[in-house]
Amino acid sequence: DSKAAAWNAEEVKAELLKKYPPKVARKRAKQILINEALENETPEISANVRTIPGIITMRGCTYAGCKGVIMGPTRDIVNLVHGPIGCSFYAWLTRRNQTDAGPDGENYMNYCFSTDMQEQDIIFGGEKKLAAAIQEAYDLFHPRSIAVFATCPVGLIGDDIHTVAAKMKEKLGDCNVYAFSCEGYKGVSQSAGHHIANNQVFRHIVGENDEVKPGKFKINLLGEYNIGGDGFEIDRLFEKCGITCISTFSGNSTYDQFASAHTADLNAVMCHRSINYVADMLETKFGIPWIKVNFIGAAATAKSLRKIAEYFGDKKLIARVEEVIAEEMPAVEAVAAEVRPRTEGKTAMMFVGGSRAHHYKELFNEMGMKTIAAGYEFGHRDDYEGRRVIPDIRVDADSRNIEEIEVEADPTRYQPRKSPKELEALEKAGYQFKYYDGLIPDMDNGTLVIDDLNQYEAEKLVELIKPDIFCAGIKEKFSVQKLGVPMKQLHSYDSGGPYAGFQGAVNFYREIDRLVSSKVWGYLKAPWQRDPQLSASYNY
Ligand code: CFM
Ligand code: HCA
Repeated sequence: DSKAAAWNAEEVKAELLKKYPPKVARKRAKQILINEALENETPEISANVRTIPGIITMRGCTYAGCKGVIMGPTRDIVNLVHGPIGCSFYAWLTRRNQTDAGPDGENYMNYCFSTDMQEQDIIFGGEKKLAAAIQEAYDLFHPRSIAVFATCPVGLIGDDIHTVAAKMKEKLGDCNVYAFSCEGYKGVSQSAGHHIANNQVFRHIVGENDEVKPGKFKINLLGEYNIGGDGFEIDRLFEKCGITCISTFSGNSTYDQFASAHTADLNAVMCHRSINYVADMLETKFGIPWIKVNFIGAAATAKSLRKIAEYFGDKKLIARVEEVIAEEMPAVEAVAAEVRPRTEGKTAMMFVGGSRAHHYKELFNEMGMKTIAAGYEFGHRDDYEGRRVIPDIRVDADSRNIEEIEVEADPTRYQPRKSPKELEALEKAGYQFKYYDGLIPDMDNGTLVIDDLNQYEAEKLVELIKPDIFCAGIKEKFSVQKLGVPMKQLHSYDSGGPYAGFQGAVNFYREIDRLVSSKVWGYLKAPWQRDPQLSASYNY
């Protein structure tokens, strides 16, 4: 369409890099890719690398990935943050992960537990304060489990949170206490926090409850966090189809779900980035295979349900899934047809965490909208390329020790440009690959794929291309709207959702239609439109 033709990806890339000092520009150039997937000539993208100091990144920290993302949505574990109060306060109910504890289920999600470290704790050590806080939480709530999270100062002063946790576990007797060394500075983003969380959940909880739960087709849903109620919609569909969800990691989850996860027959992985470690460990230790699913988008939802049914190969289940899809789709298609005259051909940009930039492309496709630029904050090469080597994980069954062989440093791990022949040779040499959809192969030719986008580049992109909608997080929300472009948060969904499953698709079509069809944005003048000198004055 006219808009897509009005900009040239090479020029946009050059313009984004123009402002940087040469060294920074060289580094950023490797993270800004012009997609040529259709010709199979896409260059490699540099991902999961440190943000250059001075750049205002969209990323978060390791603590956020561990405490907020993975453990946050579990309702009956007391999540106790060992650190200054700000780390706990700013992670308090900001992620819109919903839960349903029923009339008398335990739910500590509304609380904000912190040791509230002070200067004297930093100087003299905070271990005693931590032990006292664990005791206090136990006395007040008698939870099944208490999880302790390290913040930056804890690592710097060397508090031994694992020993404190182990001692308190022994002392309390009926409460599982364990700790996460998830200091904010540990990795280059939230991603390291996911890994730390996954390892500890597996080490301390998974496998504890061997009780066989009822249900014929038992799965775990990995990487679904019930943001805006997404998980409720997916659960509704599972129930309707006759699929039993033993555990969700970790939307609307409980301690016992994690403890029983090994009793499932199949793992369905939704957000690969955040939970692939658990999928791999469940496969290695308990022999439970995993498949990639995506419940964002009506077609993707249908495909994922079919994939699960196919895995079990049960004729009745396969037929039931078809019935459910046939029942649900007419309402979805009706709304898609209704909005399409207004949304067809419109353009979207998406810069979100480590999977949504890819998953939400499906929903925009269904509305006839084009994703012209997208990227992850902290995705790895495998999330971009949709292929990775299965890591070599050794799990010691008795001690639950997890020894993960460092495959990241292995240059053969990622094979984006290898020919099928070369891949075959690698497979013969013992490398096992897992294939699934990736962002880069799914993007159109000539679109932009940008890793770890920053504030400056976000504004520049909007200025140069002016998409019909820009999707990212709270830090981008208002700066983008001030440029006269509607902005949809794809982390918190603003106050909307669910967007998963069939009913979620309907919600999303209506919401995006409202945003891109509204006249209000046309009345807003961006600073450079209002006052042309202003853009010049930025340069000095
Ligand atoms: Fe997975 Fe997520 Fe995401 Fe993620 Fe996140 Fe999130 Fe996200 Mo925010 S687990 S990678 S660390 S889908 S919190 S629910 S929205 S950045 S794209
Ligand atoms: C996180 C959580 C976050 C932040 C969202 C945002 C989320 O990474 O710490 O920046 O708007 O989804 O809540 O990704």
